[in-house]
Amino acid sequence: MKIERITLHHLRMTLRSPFETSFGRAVTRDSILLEVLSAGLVGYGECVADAEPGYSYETVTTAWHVLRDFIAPAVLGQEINSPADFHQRAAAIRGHKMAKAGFEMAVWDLIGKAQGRCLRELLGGQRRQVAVGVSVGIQPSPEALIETVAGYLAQGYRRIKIKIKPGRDVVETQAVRRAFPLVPLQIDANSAYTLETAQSLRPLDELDLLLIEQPLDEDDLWDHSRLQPHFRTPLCLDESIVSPRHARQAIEMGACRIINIKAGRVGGLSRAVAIHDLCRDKGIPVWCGGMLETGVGRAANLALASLPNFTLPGDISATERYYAADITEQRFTLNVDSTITVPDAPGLGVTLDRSALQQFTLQSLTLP
Ligand code: OSB
Ligand code: MG
Repeated sequence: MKIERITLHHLRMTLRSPFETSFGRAVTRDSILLEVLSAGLVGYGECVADAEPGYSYETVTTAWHVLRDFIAPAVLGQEINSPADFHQRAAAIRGHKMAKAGFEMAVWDLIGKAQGRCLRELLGGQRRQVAVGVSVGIQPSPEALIETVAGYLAQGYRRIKIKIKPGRDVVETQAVRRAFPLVPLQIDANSAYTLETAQSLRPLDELDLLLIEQPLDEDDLWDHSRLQPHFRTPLCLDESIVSPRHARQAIEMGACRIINIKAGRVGGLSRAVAIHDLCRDKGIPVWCGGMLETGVGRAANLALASLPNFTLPGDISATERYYAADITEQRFTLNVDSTITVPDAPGLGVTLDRSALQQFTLQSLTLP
């Protein structure tokens, strides 16, 4: 498939409710939507870099620069017949995994559309429905947190993740556990602690949590390996796992017992599948993380989470949890058993709502 044209759209969408994490409070979500033209087909991709470098050093601006000035010149006019072809073309570009993953997603969508096969099938996924939970941002008070969690449980979500930060951790998590003694519960610190300050989280080890996600710095596998023995609860790494190699090293040094896989963070779906396979072989459970994606990225996450070693519920909630209006014609809804159905139309299996897309677009660029 010869890559003929690439269009980038910088989007800004308003969240249904503000989302607060240890790195900041978001009212809107920026992203880049890619449209890649080849042989009369258009592949869609989503780059999950955000407006600010709070979760990752990448931003919409850095990803736009790398896509326009390095990735596009490396692929335009070239035959790209597989994700591996793309990664070979992009091998001279160091880092910038979210930018690469955005383009790679469009390649998968093109391949699926050309072959009439859905992404789940291309990736080797089996499940038609995937178990999902909801990621709950930091709330103004423990009472507000309980009320928010109760609202999601009433909607049918059967796994809850709560965001924590220093000073907004033990009391809040204990309050949720007391209110909902049996709910599968996990917490996410987004790198807000050190090996020393994370000792304050010890009381949480009594709450039968599924996992504690990313307590320490993103570049710190070693201290995670020193922290894990202090907890019975499995540590789970998100930010720290940026490649299959990091996954292997984290497992070998005991830095985590569970891994959160996000295709954007690791440079694309093919690397995400490689991490899935490695974890399966080593007996490490994985689950699909989320980045407040639009319907495009959500479709990709659902296909990824259909692989067999995704044994824990993903951060893939219904469209309604994130956005009043989305850029895809499809809206994802929660089934009664806290699952979401994986799309089965060719490629990502989604189509764009052009008027919504236009409404959320701040800037577009078509290359060449
Ligand atoms: O750390 O998992 C995270 C959202 C943006 C950036 C990082 C994270 C998150 C979430 C939300 O937790 C997951 C989702 O529902 O999309
Ligand atoms: Mg996380």
